[in-house]
Amino acid sequence: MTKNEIADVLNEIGVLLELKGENPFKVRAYQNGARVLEALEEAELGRLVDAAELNSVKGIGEALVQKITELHATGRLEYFETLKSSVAPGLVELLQIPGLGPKKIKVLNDKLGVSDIATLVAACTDGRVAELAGFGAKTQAKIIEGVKNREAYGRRHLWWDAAAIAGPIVAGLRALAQVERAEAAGSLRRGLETVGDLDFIVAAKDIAPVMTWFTALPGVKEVTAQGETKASVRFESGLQADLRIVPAEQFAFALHHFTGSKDHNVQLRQRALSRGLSLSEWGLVPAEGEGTAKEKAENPGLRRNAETETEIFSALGLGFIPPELREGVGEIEAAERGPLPRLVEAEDLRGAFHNHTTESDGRNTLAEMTAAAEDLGWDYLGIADHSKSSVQARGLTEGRLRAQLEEIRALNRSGKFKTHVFAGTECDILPDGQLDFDDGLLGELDYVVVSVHSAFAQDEETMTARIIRAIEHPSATMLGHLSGRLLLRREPYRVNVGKIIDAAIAHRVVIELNASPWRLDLDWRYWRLAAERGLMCAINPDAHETEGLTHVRAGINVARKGWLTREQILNTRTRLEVEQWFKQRGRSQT
Ligand code: DGT
Ligand code: CA
Ligand code: CA
Ligand code: ZN
Repeated sequence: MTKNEIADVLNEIGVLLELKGENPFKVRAYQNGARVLEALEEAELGRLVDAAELNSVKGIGEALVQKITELHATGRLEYFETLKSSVAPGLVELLQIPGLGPKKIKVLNDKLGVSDIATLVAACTDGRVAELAGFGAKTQAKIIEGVKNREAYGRRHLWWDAAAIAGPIVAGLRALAQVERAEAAGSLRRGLETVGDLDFIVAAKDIAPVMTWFTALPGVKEVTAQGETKASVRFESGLQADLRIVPAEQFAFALHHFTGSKDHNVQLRQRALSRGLSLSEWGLVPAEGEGTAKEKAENPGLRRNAETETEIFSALGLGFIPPELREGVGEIEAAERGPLPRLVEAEDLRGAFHNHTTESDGRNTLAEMTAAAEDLGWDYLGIADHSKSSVQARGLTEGRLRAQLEEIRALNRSGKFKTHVFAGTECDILPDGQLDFDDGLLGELDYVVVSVHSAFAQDEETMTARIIRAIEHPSATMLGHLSGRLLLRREPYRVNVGKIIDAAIAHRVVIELNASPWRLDLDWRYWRLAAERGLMCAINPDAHETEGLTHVRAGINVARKGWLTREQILNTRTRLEVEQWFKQRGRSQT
């Protein structure tokens, strides 16, 4: 296991111990241990384990040495497994409700016998939670709202999580002898930020073995439906998946139909009808005449053949429309007028600007992050750690930022990595719109990301004016996670997005497309128009560890959904062009 994976286990042990009401010192020992691990270099951990010198590290006590060693060597820890099975899963689930930490859950459990969401709701409804010391009416209301949100959101999943499950299933299907073609369709294929369920389309000669394989997948909790050619399952995570098996000649039509969206399908079917054709999941056939669409599609004399979706679009006088664009928001009209824009692709990215290190709340060091960027083939990596007001994220003081700047300059000079590191900051936009560092220091950096991390409750007018003031600051290069939303967890704060976009265009400030799978902020629905009007985008993973850099993949989906081309995204440009851009912004040059 890597040090970050081990740190995750230690943190989880801390939470479980807290839920059990264990001695706070013991709990803290695990939390501290996790932090200490995160700050180590990966190689250093390996060396310490091999030399049996973990106990010499400050903050790693005797109890942790053996556990870390076991995890490092085997990826498993018996103590952890036993502990997990000793805590009711209902209690652990309560941690997902905003405002409920292990301490509060323990109290609810001890005093009111709350053991899961249902008993929690009951306790809130008759006002018993409000009466508890340390809770009150406000907390109770917040809990009720949290449970409601959870129900409203509960049926959807992050694209990233859904993709991680779908990938191996598609690969597994394709590996079956009976399967000719297999593809994931639905919102997942369209790259939507959240996914309701998975949809798999398979062309197979022999149906039964494919069905058997699918319904016996690891993690399947329940087979919710099973017919002759389709099956639906529910995984333990709550995610559901539909499988449809079709004859090879229907595959392209089924793939198109079940990719959706529904709006896109309805519009495309209209277009087919206006040409005397009927389009469905079964095929493209004449609209006139006897029989259902399905029956006609089964008649080789009537149906149009299409091996690929491109041929379907072509039969309707259109060029290929990429799945990400199929939201029924004008893509068919645009394809009718001429070729669609060449959308940005993952390979176009040469780096990214908003990333963290162990200096603030990241879990990998500057060197580790740079090495990971080099492995991805990036020409440059921007480091933008938090600023001093983000205390909870261990934001950097002026002194620490200057030291980091020196460290980055030295790293670049050393020639150790092919990847160039840009020195930036993720500077807090204070509640009044001022920046968290003075102009002199900001001017020494290569670039400045400005972000809101506090006073989320401001009214729309105040918040909008606050962010615009930051955009107008001569040192601001780009705006981080504009809306502050956390998908399925936290609504955006109140802000006039249109006005912010106007200000960013006017001041040549980049707006980031935060590619963290939980954010995908600014939302794709704004990008097409904003970029047409001249807004520059940067796809930033907001990585807090090396693996986080790969989140740009989720950002690419959303950028494509926003019709963005390479030219509209700063981090597709060369290092020199980026340096040009940074300088043009009018920062004091050194
Ligand atoms: P999701 O699962 O809620 O994230 O969204 P989708 O788009 O994956 O929706 P889903 O799984 O219900 O159905 C997959 C696709 O099948 C959908 O995008 C379009 C197509 N489809 C499903 N039901 C209908 C329908 O009633 N009419 C039309 N035209 N298409 C449908
Ligand atoms: Ca779906
Ligand atoms: Ca579905
Ligand atoms: Zn941030």
